[in-house]
Amino acid sequence: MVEKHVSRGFRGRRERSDVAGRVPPGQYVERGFPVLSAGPTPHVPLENWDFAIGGSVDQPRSWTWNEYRQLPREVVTRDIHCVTKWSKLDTHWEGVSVDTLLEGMNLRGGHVMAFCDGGYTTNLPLDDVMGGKAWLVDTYEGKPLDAEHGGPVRLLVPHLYFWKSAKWVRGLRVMERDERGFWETFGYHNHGDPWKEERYSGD
Ligand SMILES: Nc1nc2c(c(=O)[nH]1)N[C@H]1C(S)=C(S)[C@@H](COP(=O)(O)O)O[C@H]1N2
Ligand SMILES: [Mo]
Repeated sequence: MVEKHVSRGFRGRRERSDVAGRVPPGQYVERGFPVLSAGPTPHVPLENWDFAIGGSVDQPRSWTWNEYRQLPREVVTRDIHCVTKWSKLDTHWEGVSVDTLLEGMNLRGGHVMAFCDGGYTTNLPLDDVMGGKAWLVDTYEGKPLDAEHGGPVRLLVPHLYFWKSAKWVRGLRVMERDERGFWETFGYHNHGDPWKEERYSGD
């Protein structure tokens, strides 16, 4: 009895210390995977799907589904943080780094607007989607990403609040001047760093 109690207590402490330092202020650890969508889940046949980078660029680029699937892929494990206060630790994703998509492009602006099927948008500084910080992901926990979570492809920008990780993403528009996306227009913070609790405009 005593032994059992001791080992359970030890395990409990271990778990807490593993988690310590990984949960940003005001967040709690969620084990499920809530769905947060501002509208209905769009369903676009893969033969009509493409991903485009345009706006202030010398040469716009786009990839069909088959072309996208040929790109070099990465496997990433990250913690994600939703502004509604749940965080999920060690989520596993696969997809293509935004660096790979932008490679060799001549960009004439420092900001991007991610746009999506269904009309959702979110704005990001270019610096927050380059340098190994953002991916297009199509696989979650080893399986094709569920439509309700953004399949076939969503953006993953795990170092910012999860509303920046646009579901059903179809492209990035490079912008010379920053513009606000959907939630940013409705009072959410323009940047959204969970470690600084950049939740609402004015935080
Ligand atoms: N296209 C689109 N992307 C979106 C949203 C949305 O409504 N539409 N919601 C955002 C918000 S507020 C969050 S918290 C996450 C939720 O992702 P999930 O539903 O996979 O948990 O997606 C983000 N990306
Ligand atoms: Mo959210």
